[in-house]
Amino acid sequence: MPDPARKPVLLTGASGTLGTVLARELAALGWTLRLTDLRPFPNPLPRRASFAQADLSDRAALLRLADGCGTILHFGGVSVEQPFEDVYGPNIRGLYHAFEAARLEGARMVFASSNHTVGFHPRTEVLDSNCTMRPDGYYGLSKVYGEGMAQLYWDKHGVETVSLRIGSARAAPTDARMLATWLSYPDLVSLVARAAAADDVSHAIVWGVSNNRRMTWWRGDARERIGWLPRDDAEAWAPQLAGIVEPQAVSEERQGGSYCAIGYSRAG
Ligand code: 15L
Repeated sequence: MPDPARKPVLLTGASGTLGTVLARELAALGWTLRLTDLRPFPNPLPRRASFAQADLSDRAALLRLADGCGTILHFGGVSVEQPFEDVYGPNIRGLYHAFEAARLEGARMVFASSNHTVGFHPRTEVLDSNCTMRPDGYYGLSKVYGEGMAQLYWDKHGVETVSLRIGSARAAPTDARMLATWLSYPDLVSLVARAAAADDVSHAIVWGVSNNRRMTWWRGDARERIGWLPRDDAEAWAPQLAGIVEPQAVSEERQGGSYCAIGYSRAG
């Protein structure tokens, strides 16, 4: 079992919105963090944390950073829909470097996947985590690749991964869709902590979503296996957000929301 409180934990994407939240909160749990990102770390370093600026395309740098780590939290890379050429380097090649680091260190991987792996499923469908992948763009497709990489590295190398299909991780929901997809920061932190510490996960997939009463799209996953119980519910925001919807029909019909409409060219 990995023990993130004893062995250093590498966090990629540490300077991003979720990275800074995780750095602060996981350090407060007593974890020793090695933070890395392409951009400088925007805040004072938490206790027991170090930071190294590095590009995911730099395999040697990533292997060096992972040296001695028992866990890698891979939150680095492109985190929204972008043209293929922009997604490719960080999210395919960079991802490979992160998994190679996990393999060489025998480390547990916690992979920030996304709901955009399945974004083209209609909102009328209820999905288990083993549903057909229906990415809604190049970003979502890169996360499908990432989950495939996790499965490959488990089957071939015994690298354990928890893939987190994160919904909308925000301080608070900001539109009607997020009344279903919201993942609060406290739930994000407890999810990552459980994903890092749980025993025998092989490759487990968990929907990264709070206990929102309007979440009727996603069901069966490995949350019980990793011992994670989300606590927050977006419902308190319903009065002000229920009317905030997307202008395009495809965005409102499909689970991925506005990502489905980016570059959409189907007739009708
Ligand atoms: C994601 O995967 C993105 O990283 C985030 O910025 C949001 O767009 C989120 O999905 C979402 O679907 O709301």
